[in-house]
Amino acid sequence: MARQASAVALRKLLNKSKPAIAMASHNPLSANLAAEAGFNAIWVSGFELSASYAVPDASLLPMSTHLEMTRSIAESLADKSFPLVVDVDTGFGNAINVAYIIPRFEAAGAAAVVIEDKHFPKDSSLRTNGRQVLVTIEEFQGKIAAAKAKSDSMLIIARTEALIAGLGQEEAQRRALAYVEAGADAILIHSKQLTPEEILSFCRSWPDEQVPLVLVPTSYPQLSFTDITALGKVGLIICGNHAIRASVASMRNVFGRILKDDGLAGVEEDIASVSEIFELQGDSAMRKLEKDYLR
Ligand code: SPV
Ligand code: MG
Repeated sequence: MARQASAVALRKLLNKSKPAIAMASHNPLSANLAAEAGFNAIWVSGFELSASYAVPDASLLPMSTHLEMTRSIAESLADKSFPLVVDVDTGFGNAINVAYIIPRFEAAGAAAVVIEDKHFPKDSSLRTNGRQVLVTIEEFQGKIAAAKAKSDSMLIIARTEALIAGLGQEEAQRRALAYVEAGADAILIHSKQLTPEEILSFCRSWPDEQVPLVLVPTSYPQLSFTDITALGKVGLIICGNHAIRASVASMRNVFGRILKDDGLAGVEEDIASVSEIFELQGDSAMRKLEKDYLR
C-alpha cells in the first residue's frame, strides 16, 4: 500500500504548471537530508551510486546493488509515500531483464523507474567523448511495454539519449513520441550542452497535450527552476548529482584542513556535530525502545 501511495503521490507531483524537484542521493542518509531540505522526491542516481563505490557509471555495479540501495533508502524514509524516482540505467539488459527487474524495484519502494535508450553496458551521459550508442526505437518500445506490463502503479519514465548521442532534435522527438506510444508516463530528455538552447528547443517543440517532460539540468545550471516552469512542459526537475558533489567538496576541504592545521580544532565549527549525527541515526527512537523494553 505504501508503495502504491508513493506512485500516486508522484503522479500528482508531475504538474507541468509546478514541476516537482527531486534531489539525487546515494544512500539513506543523503536521501533523508534531501527530504528534510524540502525536495519533493528522491532521485536514486546511478551516477551517485557508482561514484560512492569509486567506479565509473558504466553498468559496472550489479543490479542487486542498485536494488538494495533503493530498498535501504525507502525503508529509511519516515514518510512512506515520499517518492523515489529510481535510475535503472538501461534496465540491465534487454526487455527480458526489464520484465525481471520491474516487480523487484516496485517491491523495494520505487514510485517510478527511469529507463534509458542506450545499449547495455552504458557509459555516463556526461562523460566527454563517451560511448553513446542507442538501441533501435523498436527495441526500446519493447522494453517500455515490458515494464508497463509488469506494474499497474509504478510510473515508467522513458529517457532518450538522442541529444546526448548527437542525433539531433528531430530524432529526439521521434524517439520520445514513439516511447509515449509504447506506454511511457513521462519522457526524460537529457542534454549535456553547456547552454540551455538545445533543451529549450526540444521543450518548445514538445506538444502541449503530451506527457510531462523530465529535465536534469546538470550541464546547463543557468536555467533556473522558474525558467523551466515557464515552459509549461516539464513535470519533474532532477538535481542529478548534487549530493555526491557536495560531499566530495566538503570532505576534501575538511580532510585537507585537518592535516594542514595539525589537529581537529580548526574544522569543528564547519562540520556537523556528533549529536546531529545521533539524531540522523534515529537515536530518539532507540531511546524509546530502551525505555520501553530493555530490562
Ligand atoms: C544519474 O544521476 O545517474 C543520471 C543523470 O543518470 S546523468 O549522470 O546526468 O546521466
Ligand atoms: Mg544514471
